[in-house]
Amino acid sequence: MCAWNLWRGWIILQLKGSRPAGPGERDRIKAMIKGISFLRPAGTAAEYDRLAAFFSALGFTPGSGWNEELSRGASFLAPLGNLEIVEGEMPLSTDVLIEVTQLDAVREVAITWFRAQGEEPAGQISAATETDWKSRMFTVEPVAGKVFAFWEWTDPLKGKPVAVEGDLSAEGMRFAIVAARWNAVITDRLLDGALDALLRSGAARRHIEIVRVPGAWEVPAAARTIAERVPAFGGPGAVDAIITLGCLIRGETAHYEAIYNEVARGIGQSQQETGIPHSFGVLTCETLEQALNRAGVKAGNKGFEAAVAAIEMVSLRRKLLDDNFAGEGA
Ligand code: DLZ
Repeated sequence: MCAWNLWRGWIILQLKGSRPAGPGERDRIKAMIKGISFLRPAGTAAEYDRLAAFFSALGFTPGSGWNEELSRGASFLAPLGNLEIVEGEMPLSTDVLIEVTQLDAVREVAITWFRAQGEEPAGQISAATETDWKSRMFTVEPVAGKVFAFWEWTDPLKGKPVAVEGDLSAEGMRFAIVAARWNAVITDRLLDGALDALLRSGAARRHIEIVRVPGAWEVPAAARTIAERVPAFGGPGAVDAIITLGCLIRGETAHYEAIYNEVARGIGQSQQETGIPHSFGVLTCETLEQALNRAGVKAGNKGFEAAVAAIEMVSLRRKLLDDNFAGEGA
């Protein structure tokens, strides 16, 4: 109802002759779009529980969901979202289509789930059949009236492998930012950029620990100490990722190469030996002007970029360590 009102409102605006978004504005709006959610009323509490159990059993990654006074929601994530507007007759009896890579295996899991409930699925799971659009499909009705279609491409040129990738939501993640004080005019800007990226991506301020060290040389040691922190021993909490920030300027730095190599090696080694993602935001520049450009003036803010990389790596790491995702990218 609400969506319809919004949609209708939008049409009315168009008819009144509002100016269409220009290319720059369209790009800006495009960059803001993050994902699509479809809401399906479950009916009764028992049907809610049954649907939630069914989709969990199929290996969907759980989303955050909600449990409030007026409603609760079970959320299930898929790597890709796709909103399709249909004109004319709907080609299927359901509007939820779930693309998979191994249709028969998914169907087996669905059958096994019904049997685990003490039921023999007869009418609830259809046979997997060819469609007229180079794909195979079966439908399943875990609760009466709620039909879901599962399908896979049979056309080898379609259905390209879906890569496992990290998401860019930092909600619930914990970070440490280790920033050098040397060249603070630059590193303060990198720090601002990193904080901006984390907060805008949903991290809570209380989950971001900022650590300042004298210079880039000291960054690896501080990062390593944080990465090895074990909360069980009474220390402060462990973090999901560490964002390292610093600035080395060749013209002003004696033994520039030696320092740079050691800083890069130390940060890399800490990451590899602890398994905690460390993103690299240590600038190596020829001049102060070049450093300023990379700290938000002309060439983006490398602190922001390092924070985004850290978020993505935390998310990716969680997926790679999650049994439900293993092998999904193959
Ligand atoms: C000593 C020094 C120099 C010459 N240049 C830089 C630099 O450009 N950027 C930076 O972050 N730190 C520099 N440092 C300081 C060293 O990193 C280190 O803090 C000191 O040598 C003390 O160990």
